[in-house]
Amino acid sequence: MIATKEKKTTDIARRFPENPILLPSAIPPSRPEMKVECLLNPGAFRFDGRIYLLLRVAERPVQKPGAISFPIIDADGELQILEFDMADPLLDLSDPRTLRYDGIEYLTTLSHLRLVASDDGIRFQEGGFASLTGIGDHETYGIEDCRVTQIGDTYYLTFTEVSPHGVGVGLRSTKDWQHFVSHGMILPAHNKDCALFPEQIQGKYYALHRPSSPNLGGNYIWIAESADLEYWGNHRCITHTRRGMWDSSRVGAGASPIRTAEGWLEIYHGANSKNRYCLGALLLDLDEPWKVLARSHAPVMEPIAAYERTGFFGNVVFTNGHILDGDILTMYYGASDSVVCGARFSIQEILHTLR
Ligand code: MAN
Repeated sequence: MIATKEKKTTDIARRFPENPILLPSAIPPSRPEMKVECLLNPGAFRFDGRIYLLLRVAERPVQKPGAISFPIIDADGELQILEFDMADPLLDLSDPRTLRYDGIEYLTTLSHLRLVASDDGIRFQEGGFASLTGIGDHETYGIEDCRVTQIGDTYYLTFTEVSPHGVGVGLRSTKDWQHFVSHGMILPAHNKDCALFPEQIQGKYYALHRPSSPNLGGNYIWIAESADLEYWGNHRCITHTRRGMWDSSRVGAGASPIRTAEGWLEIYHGANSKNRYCLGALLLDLDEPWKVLARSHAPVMEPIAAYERTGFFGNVVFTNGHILDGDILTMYYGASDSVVCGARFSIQEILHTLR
């Protein structure tokens, strides 16, 4: 017998046996000349008795040998394809997600958001809803990673807006998924990973968000409050990265915090210097949510399945959407920035790891 040394994991996710549940090939491109490269990081919500995912669809043209091409939306709202010769010394392709040419940064894919619906939470299909795409000057490189939070009868969409101006957080709202109100950019660059609390706390709305301050400070989770969900203030930093740990380089909120008897439970992502993305938990005070009561020492989920280790950008589990049913948290997540997967957790079990 060959003794194999198993690496210990603290992963408590029960992955769907059907994973990945959505592949890029399941979604037709927005136009014939484009190819869907990645499906990732969906928002999740219930509507009209069904479960919906708001997928991030990342596209680029079919690639030709020796060149790299990618789309942007120009100032008139038209799609433009930029193409560079791979041999060009001004081209920097060290990260598959971004491209730098002569000092200017671009994304290698353009993302928009697409709705799919399901009766069982496992098999999803497109249901005749229009795509949500980047609109205007602050979304010319697309929109990404949308959290969906239902407050009353309104769904609030907080997502990443990308353009040469920088990366910020946009807000749109809808009651019927047909008509949308745009509230513009609510948190300016550089900011992303904005998760709204699903209810007011003592008369105020709260949001977790992730500004970046790379020269002094870092990629930390902050909390802010608002009277109307549009204008945010009283920003406070609540969670730093931790040196030498799985979340040493960046941390960011996942989907909306979950109310439990012990506090607000937030699943967040943390990446280390090798860009390995894991998930952990934070427990925030119910009445004073800027107070962190507990934090995962070890991840509750790590990229260990084959589809989480290899893909467009490997070693990534990234979530910004879940569905709640009593103690069961059904989490939808992007694996390797390539495919969409699902996993279930027991909320009590996560809380237990925090005690
Ligand atoms: C960033 C975002 C996410 C992505 C991860 C991992 O945090 O761009 O969309 O999933 O990186 O690449």
